[in-house]
Amino acid sequence: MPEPGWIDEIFDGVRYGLEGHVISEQQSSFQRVSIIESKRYGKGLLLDGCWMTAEHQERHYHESLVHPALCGAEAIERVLVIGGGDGGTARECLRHSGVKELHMVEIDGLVVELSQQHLPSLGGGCWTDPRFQLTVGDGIAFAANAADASYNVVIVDGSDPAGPAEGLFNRAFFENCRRILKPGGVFATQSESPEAFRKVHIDTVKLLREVFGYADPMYGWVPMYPSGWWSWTFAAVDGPRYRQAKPERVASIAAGCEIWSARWQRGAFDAIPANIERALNS
Ligand code: SPD
Repeated sequence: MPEPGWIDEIFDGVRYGLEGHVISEQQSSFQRVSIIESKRYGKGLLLDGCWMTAEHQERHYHESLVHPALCGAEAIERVLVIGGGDGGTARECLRHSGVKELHMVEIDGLVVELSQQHLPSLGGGCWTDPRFQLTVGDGIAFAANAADASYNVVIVDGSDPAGPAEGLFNRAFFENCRRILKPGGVFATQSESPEAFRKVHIDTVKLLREVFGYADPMYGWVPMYPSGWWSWTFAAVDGPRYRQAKPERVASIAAGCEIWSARWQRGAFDAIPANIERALNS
């Protein structure tokens, strides 16, 4: 039983907890959506008891997921975000003035509603930005039905591979993401922890390499996620263009970033754990 005053994600024999209390808990058609107030990181969101985000511990995750893709793709006019219902990923994408249309497909309208109500700093101005278009629906089906070569960047901001997010880690989904990317495009996804979800992480990177041709994981931290050690993986068909941040895009966003910089990104791609590099090459 969780101790009073603590909210824990319990995973594989370890508890990842914050001191705080629950301020809203509702069951949607897909999952249990909880909003909490924590002592250290402000208000936060959990889905089915798993940490998703928190006001004062979200920049690292969202900057890491977005900027290697948005700084590396040849063009960035049309961006698709699958998941991301708290708005943090959309907010970071829209900081790039080159983005003209951002389509976000989130399966759970309750996540959007509660994030808008309790976590307004996550989405910031995204919800009313004229470039932003929200579809509440199945992102996997959306990708399957989208036209070939219709997006410059596709970003998956999903949960762990269970429940509604399970299909965001398989070959059929990744193949559709590759198909709907325009030439010079970049795909990005959160790719779990190299420690707590080692097998899922390795399988995901290997599969992305098979499907796209080029894929590389980048490593960083999200303190409340299992192990705190996290990864984001980027893929492209025409070379590892996500590793080469375009200077003009870097210049336009760097001052507003808390963690991400072109230098940080280079180090984060290089910070691959030795055992993961061996496993990926085996
Ligand atoms: N183990 C949690 C993985 C969650 C990744 N997505 C978080 C959503 C933040 N926008």
